[in-house]
Amino acid sequence: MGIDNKDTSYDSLYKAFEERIELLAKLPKMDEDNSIEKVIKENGFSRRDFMQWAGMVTAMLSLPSTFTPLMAEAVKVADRLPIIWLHMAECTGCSESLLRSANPSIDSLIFDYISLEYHETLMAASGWQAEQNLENAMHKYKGRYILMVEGGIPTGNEGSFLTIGGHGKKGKDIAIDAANDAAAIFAIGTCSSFGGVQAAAPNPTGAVPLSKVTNKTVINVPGCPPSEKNIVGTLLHYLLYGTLPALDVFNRPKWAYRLRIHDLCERRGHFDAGEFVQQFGDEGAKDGYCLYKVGCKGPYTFNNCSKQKFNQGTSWPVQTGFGCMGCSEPDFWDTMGTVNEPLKDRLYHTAFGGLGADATADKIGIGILTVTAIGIVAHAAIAVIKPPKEGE
Ligand code: FSX
Ligand code: SF4
Ligand code: F3S
Repeated sequence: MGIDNKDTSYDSLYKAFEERIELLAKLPKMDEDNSIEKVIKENGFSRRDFMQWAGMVTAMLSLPSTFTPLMAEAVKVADRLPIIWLHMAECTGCSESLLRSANPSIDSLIFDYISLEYHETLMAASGWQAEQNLENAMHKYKGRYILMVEGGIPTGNEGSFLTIGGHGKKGKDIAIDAANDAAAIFAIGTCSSFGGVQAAAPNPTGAVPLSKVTNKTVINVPGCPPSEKNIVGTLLHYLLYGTLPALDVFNRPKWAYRLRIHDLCERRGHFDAGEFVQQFGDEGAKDGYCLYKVGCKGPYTFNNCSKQKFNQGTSWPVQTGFGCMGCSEPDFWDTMGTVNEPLKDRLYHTAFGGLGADATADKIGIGILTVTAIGIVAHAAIAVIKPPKEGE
């Protein structure tokens, strides 16, 4: 598909999106008195801010800018899709990433606006009432709701490491039941996508990814936590297309996880020039040099943090001066090594698809990425022989 806006394939996509929005608009609103315009206004954002945001999401989903008004329309009907959000074994950082209640972004407001039928952190109900609410929502919206699950699923001791509610139902069973009747399933965060911190060796609770307890397709939205943009983008993508997005080998949406952190990193020029921070606080750190030698795992990590950033686009780990830990990769706690040390020549399995300077190594497939380490040696040599900077 080309990027020409006159491309007929975009014309038909536009039409398909319009039809889907029309269809959703016919479903009942969550709250007749509420509207996205009202939510935006009450939280101090202008229509212009909202349209700018819609333009950003449109670009993030690799759609032409002519789709921006349609994206804004799609948000208006987002409250027609019932959502059930389950908490398993995790830290609630994924919810916090999205809600950011102290300083909500437009992404978090969208989440406020949607039809969140069940979310343990947010709802007022507790105990028996909460359990009842979940059952009611699953029954009422059977086959129609979107299931979002945060957290790994403990399966050890027959799943008894996680029990929820007055009846002590196992988290594993709740997740399986909820997945059975869902229209689409999103694993939010690395814990739900890949097991996460509780699945790190020796994994005492036998925590597994959501995809291991259901036969249905699970779209993984990893990151510990994932950015609010990737969560909202996944929802809006589903809303517009009504189908699953193109996924990589780890079932991550390609629109968000296609490239490595390293491919779009603002410090990449320093990597290529062999300019590295040797230890935190040194002159290189002050000059914004590459963090590879103090442990950045950006060359092995597929995510869009360097482009979309966090906290309303304010910053992201590498911008703050600390390397990427690889938090959106499977088993990063066990496989990415010491946080402040490079992987060097350790062999590392990675998904294919990287398009950076060392793309060829990635294209081997689920292959072995050693070229970065080799590259580092080459760059280090360049660093030794390059002429000293003026004044050195
Ligand atoms: Fe925490 Fe979510 Fe990490 Fe896990 O995020 S931020 S431990 S991905 O499940 O709450
Ligand atoms: Fe950026 Fe890390 Fe790559 Fe250096 S190694 S360019 S800091 S992603
Ligand atoms: Fe995680 Fe690395 Fe992004 S640590 S938040 S994938 S920069």
